[in-house]
Order: sequence, then C-alpha cells, then structure tokens
Amino acid sequence: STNGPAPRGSGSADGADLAVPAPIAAPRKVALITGITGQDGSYLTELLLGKGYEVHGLIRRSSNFNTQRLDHLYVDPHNAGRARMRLHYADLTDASSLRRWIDALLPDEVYNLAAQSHVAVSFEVPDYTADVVATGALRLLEAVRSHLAARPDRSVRYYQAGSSEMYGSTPPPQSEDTPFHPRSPYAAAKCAAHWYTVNYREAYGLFACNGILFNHESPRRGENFVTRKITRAVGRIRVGLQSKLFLGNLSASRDWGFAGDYVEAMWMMLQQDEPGDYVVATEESHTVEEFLQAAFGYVGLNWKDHVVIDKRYFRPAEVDNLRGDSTKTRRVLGWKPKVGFQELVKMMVDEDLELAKREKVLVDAGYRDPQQQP
Ligand code: NDP
Ligand code: GDR
Repeated sequence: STNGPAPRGSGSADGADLAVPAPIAAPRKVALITGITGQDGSYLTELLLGKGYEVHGLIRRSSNFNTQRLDHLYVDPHNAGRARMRLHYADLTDASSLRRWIDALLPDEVYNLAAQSHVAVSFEVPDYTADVVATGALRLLEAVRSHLAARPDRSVRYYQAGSSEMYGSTPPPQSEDTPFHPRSPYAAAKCAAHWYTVNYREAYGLFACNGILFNHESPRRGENFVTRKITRAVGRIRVGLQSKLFLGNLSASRDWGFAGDYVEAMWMMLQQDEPGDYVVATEESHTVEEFLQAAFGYVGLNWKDHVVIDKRYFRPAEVDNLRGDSTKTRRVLGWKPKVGFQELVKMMVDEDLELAKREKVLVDAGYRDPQQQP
C-alpha cells in the first residue's frame, strides 16, 4: 500500500494525485475616496479595508498634517505589500489632478466626500464653496467620464455625498421625491452637484448614485459642528476646564444619526444592479436644545447653567426642521441605522470626557494653557 501523504484536497480512494489547485484570489477591488481625511472618509476607509478593498485617498495640501482621523489605519507605504490605504495629493479645484489619479489608480469605485462642508462658513466663502462643492463634483464626474471614454474596457461606479440641507425650507418628512429648497450657498452647491450626478447618469449611462444623507455625527465629528461643539464643552465643563458654551439657534431640529452606520449605506448603493438616489436617515428629529439636555444631563449638569446665546452663530437663513423618510433605502438596500439618538449622545460625551481628562493632565502639569479653548 502507498503510505505517502494524501493529496491535498483529494477525497479520492485510488491514490491518484488529484490535488486541487489553490483557489485564485479574487482581485482586490480598488476604491478612491475624496475627503478621506474628514469624518466620513475615515469611517468609510475602515469599512472598505475590512471588506478587503485597496483604498486610495486624495488629500489636499495643508501647512499642517491633517490626517489624525486616519493615523490608526496608516501603514508606511515603504512597508511593501502591507499598506492597503494610500494617500495622494490632489484637490477638487484642480481637474488635472483628478483625471491623473483616476488614470493611474484605476478605481472600481469613486466616493466623492470632499467638500467645504460647514453651512455657516459657506456664507463667508460662497464662491470657494461653490467651486469645491458644485464644480468640484462636476470635475470629478468629468474625470471619470473622460477616463471611461478612453478606456471602454473599464467600469467605474461613482458616489456623490448629497445632503439633507438641499431640502432647506421644504417641510418634513423629506424623501427622494421631495423638492429641494436650499437655504445656503453650501446647500445650493450641493443641489448642483446632485443634478450633475443625475445628468451624468442619464447622459452617459454612468453608474452614479446620490446619497442624500441627513446629519450624521460621531466622536470624530469636526469640532465646530453643533453636536461635537456641545459634547466637547460638556467634557471640558465636567472636568473644570471651561464654564461657558456659546451657541446660536437652539430651536432648529435635525435628524441625527451615527456616521459609522451611514458610510455602510454609501457602499451598499454602489453594490446594486442599477444606480439610484437614496435618502439615509434615522427618521427621528430632535432640536439643538434636546441635544443639549441629553448631553449635559448624561453627566449630571444643567445646560442652562452654562449655555450663552451668541448672535454670531445665527445664520443669515436657517434650516428649521429636517426629518428624513428613508423608506426606499430600507426597502431596496436593506439598510437601517444601528445607533439611536441617546446612544449617539452618550458615545460622543464618553469620548469627549476622556479627551478632556487628558487635556486636564496637560493643564495641571503646566504643558497647556487652561484658557486655550479647543
Ligand atoms: P468633513 O468636513 O469632516 O470633511 C470634508 C473633507 O473634504 C475633508 O477631508 C477635507 O479635507 C476635504 N476637502 C475640503 N476641501 C477640499 C478640496 N478643495 N479638495 C479636496 N478635498 C477637500 O465632512 P464630513 O466627513 O462630515 O462629510 C463628508 C461629505 O458628506 C461632505 O461632502 C459633506 O458636505 C457631506 N455631508 C455630510 C453630512 C454630515 O452630517 N456629516 C450630511 C450630508 C452630507 P481637509 O481635511 O484638508 O479639510
Ligand atoms: P448643519 O450642522 O448646518 O445641519 O450641517 P451644524 O451642526 O453646523 O448645525 C446644526 C444646527 O445647529 C444650529 N446651531 C449651531 N451650529 C453650529 N455649527 N455652531 C453653533 O454654535 C450653533 N448654535 C446653533 C445651526 O444653526 C443649525 O441649525 C451639517 C453639515 O455636516 C453639512 O455638511 C451637512 O450637509 C448637513 O449637516 C446635513
């Protein structure tokens, strides 16, 4: 009898060498993300790396490093073979840089998350906001379209980061069929980007999707958006680093979800057979005042003892009430949010309390000015 090693994967009894060849690894999908250094960019990168993608991010030049949200994912590219996330310089205001990276990286999916994303700031820099948010999206769509015209063998799917701000003054609930009425240069620019995306789908057959995402937050939210501004203040007030919090309009209502849940919907849109537009929302709305109550209350404080209304934070035109109707997204994508309002508030306050404690150590040791606000 033959006592040699059994052929790998062979269940045969006749001893013949029927070794099954090792399965050919499916080629990695390649994703290109603009706005990768932002809140959503970091969560989307985590999601895609977890799914085995190779992720490329376009970053703009800044005088300081601003990749803090990605540092935990970064592997030095000199570490050959291990770095599955790479960063490249480009800018949404520079069309040639966009086309060059699409030609060089050959992405299967392009996520356009880059924006001057602050609504109040868009009133200060309206022209720049339009250039990045509206024309920037057009430049990227055009880069994809012209790349595909030169490479008809390829296919590229495109995601556009649309916003509930596009609904503006149109009353809730807001769905894919609700008319837009933008109330800021930012929102008007997002409407243009939305329609450019629809147009490239209709005119060129591009697989292009608009995600109309309602507000989504996280411990990585920029510190001058109202939720994070509040939770940062709660942490600092709790440990004694600050006593007042200056805010604007407290009566606006928002449909606040968790960014980690929302990036999943982005990815799901690009996995469908047909491209489309989708509203992503929790379908529950709360005022800024309710957010204050929840965040201060969670650590045993009364927001009324600390909040001071400052006119400078009121906007020339306000969006009063947003609450999404995400029926289509739940039905077609099978998506639903996992994190609710109270849990979101707790998650953000917990992290910002830890951050404030670390700041306090530096202040107590004399390494940081106690007056220095975040
Ligand atoms: P952030 O403000 O956190 O991130 C914006 C990103 O865009 C950053 O990476 C920023 O780079 C980059 N960016 C800005 N200007 C340019 C430019 N000229 N060229 C290239 N990159 C640029 O936003 P979020 O992560 O919160 O949001 C992601 C997208 O989704 C944005 O388009 C936003 O408008 C949209 N959106 C967000 C919602 C939310 O609630 N968070 C809801 C609906 C839509 P840098 O780090 O250098 O500043
Ligand atoms: P928004 O978010 O404008 O909805 O845009 P933001 O957190 O800035 O404002 C929400 C509401 O809070 C009121 N508010 C204040 N806002 C800020 N930033 N600072 C304050 O001090 C303050 N006081 C009251 C605002 O007036 C507003 O009513 C966000 C961004 O992420 C956009 O990019 C995205 O498209 C939309 O969400 C959906």
